Amino acid sequence: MSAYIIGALVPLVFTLLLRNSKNAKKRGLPVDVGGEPGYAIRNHRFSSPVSSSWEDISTLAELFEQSCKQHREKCLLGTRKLISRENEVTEDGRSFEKLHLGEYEWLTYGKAFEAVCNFASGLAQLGHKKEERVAIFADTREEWFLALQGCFRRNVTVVTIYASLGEEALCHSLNETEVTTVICGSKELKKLVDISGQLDTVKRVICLDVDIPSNALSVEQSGHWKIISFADVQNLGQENPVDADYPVSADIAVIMYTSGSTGLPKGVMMTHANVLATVSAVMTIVPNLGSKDVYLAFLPLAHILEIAAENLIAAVGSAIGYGTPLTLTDTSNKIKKGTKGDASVLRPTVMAAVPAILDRVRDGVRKKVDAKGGLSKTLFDLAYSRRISTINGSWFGAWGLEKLLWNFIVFRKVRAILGGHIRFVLSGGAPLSGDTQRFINICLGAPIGQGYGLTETCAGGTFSEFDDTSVGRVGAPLPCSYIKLINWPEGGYLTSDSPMPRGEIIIGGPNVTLGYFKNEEKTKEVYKVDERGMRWFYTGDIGQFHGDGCLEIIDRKKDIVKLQHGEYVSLGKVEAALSVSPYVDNIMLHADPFHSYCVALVVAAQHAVEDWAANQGIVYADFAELCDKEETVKEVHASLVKVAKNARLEKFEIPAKIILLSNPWTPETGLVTAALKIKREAIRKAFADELAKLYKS
Ligand SMILES: *[C@@H]1O[C@H](CO)[C@@H](O)[C@H](O)[C@H]1NC(C)=O
Ligand SMILES: *[C@@H]1O[C@H](CO)[C@@H](O)[C@H](O)[C@H]1NC(C)=O
Ligand SMILES: *[C@@H]1O[C@H](CO)[C@@H](O)[C@H](O)[C@H]1NC(C)=O
Ligand SMILES: CC(=O)N[C@H]1CO[C@H](CO)[C@@H](O)[C@@H]1O
Repeated sequence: MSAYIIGALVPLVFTLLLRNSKNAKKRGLPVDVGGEPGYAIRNHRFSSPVSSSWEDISTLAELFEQSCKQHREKCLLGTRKLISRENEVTEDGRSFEKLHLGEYEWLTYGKAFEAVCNFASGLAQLGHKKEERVAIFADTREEWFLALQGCFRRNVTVVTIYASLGEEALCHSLNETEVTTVICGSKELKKLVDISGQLDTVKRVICLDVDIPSNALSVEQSGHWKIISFADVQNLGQENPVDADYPVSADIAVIMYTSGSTGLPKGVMMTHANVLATVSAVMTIVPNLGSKDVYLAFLPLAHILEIAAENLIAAVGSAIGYGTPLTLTDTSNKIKKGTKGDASVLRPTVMAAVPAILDRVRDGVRKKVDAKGGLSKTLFDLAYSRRISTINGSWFGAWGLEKLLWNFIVFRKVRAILGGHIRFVLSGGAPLSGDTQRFINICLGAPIGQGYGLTETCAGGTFSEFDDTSVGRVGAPLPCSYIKLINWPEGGYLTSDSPMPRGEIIIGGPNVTLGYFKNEEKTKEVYKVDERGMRWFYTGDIGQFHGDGCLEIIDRKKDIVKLQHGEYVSLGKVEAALSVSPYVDNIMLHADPFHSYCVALVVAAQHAVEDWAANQGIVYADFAELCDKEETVKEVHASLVKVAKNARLEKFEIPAKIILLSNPWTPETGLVTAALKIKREAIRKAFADELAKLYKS
């Protein structure tokens, strides 16, 4: 009961102390720029865009080499030892692979540099010419990073491809860039073999795993490819060293194929200068990043956020420990019961995540607290609401005594889920819901820096500063970017709008990439150089600037649909609001100009729906059957209507009908991107019949 007393007294004292301490710090300032008229903002600390934080360094190859020489004996790359691989069979007979993983095994900066040099030499010895391109097609892992640095050292452009990309897209990317060497894991190699007939330019495959799949050997025997293991390439290089062939800053480091929401993927060309500008900018934003930090790496390295983050970590003497989304915590799907997840073993201080993963952490904590019930739950809820009311933009409240107290009583256990030492979380890839941002801020006691940027701007864009505790905004421009809003009259967004200027977001600076590979037409459409030589990228996103210079994304040009009676529905906005319902695992709103109402496809959150069913005493054979039941659909729909009303959505924005789906949308299904953004076109295609039915009945 003592917690109640503390809960009642502390706020009183704090309310007295905290009055009016809310600061009105300016984080972005207006700036005069060329090009189309609009409203432009720059970072408050840098009057012109930053291109490199390191003197005399202009490429990623130099940056890595300098850091390795400086931090020789420190740990750089860590991977967990695989102790065993087991199959667990559930009661209903399904079998899941579980991993028993051990401690991290580390490669020092010195050893990593040796491995990179050996790989670079080995690549040359294999006959890979430097003007030819290499593709890396694999999950995030230590060898990925080593291979990347090895290519940079020889001025070899690396083509990156999301590991979850479909066959057609994969073929297209490899063919378009005329890749001659593919680096992949054995899982990806199996996929490559299936399309080997269509890959005219590929000559060599470097496999990161020791076990080369048997079907690959037949392709090798037919003389089509040479297949060699990563370790053998290093050995080859060690025996036949070749001098480095450094790139210059304007050389293309990476061609990144992003899974676009429509059509074939486009390859974004990024120079060393582009990526270096982003790395430099992020460095200015994470406070005191240095050799004491440990970074948990698990996002796809084919994502610019992860490439920039790992290059940054390796530049400042910190350590990178590799993990996967499925082994992250002690309760993650692939972790054998009773053994530890990546975060508990690594105890990272910094991590980068996408919103969907943070949502999962939040839901996991909520579920655990609810399951415990009783005093634990009461305490948790009380602590949470107390922290919400003090965190509200006040410096003292955020760091003061009360925080320590709650951390000790309640949140310590929550922090332990991610290892207990997290001090900064980078979030990118998609907007984070205010609810999750606050939850992670409070429970982890660590700020989340939320970034907004695109592959085309090399993840440059905006970034919320660590002391900004507001939610729902993406922060002020990065030091490497200018952000400008321009009018979009058709959508009703103008820079003269009050109380805030609104418009389409365009991003300028040294971080803006060269454009799309072999696609001049599309490049010309969305990239423009102004009369002062500044390159701008037209994002198609709609934003507004707050008084302190922070950006808020409010819409997306493509995702606004005009209904039959002329009302505009912003699909993304409504989806974000509806996903607050506990029954929603994922949702896609569908609006059709020929109808006056919206409908939605809802992927049911299994736990929440089953809990409800158990409470209602509903009998069902499996989850799919439960989702088909009329009463279940009714319950979920009612919940959506309720959260929609709470979010003050208009009537026409609330889906009139829904279909409840039992199978989750994962990148493997092709329905969401690797960053877990929904792919509207793909979903519409896959569920065309269901959507048609919704409008018919
Ligand atoms: C790096 O490679 C590109 C493409 O092959 C080439 O155009 C460029 O001149 C090279 N850079 C240097 C410094 O040799
Ligand atoms: C590969 O590219 C060539 C030209 O670059 C083109 O003629 C061919 O149709 C492409 N093949 C596939 C499978 O995309
Ligand atoms: C927090 O601040 C916002 C505006 O800055 C205000 O609307 C909200 O009511 C505040 N919340 C609490 C719990 O004080
Ligand atoms: C400030 C700055 O470095 N701007 C550069 C941005 O990139 C273009 C070409 O990509 C250069 O011409 C600018 O000088």
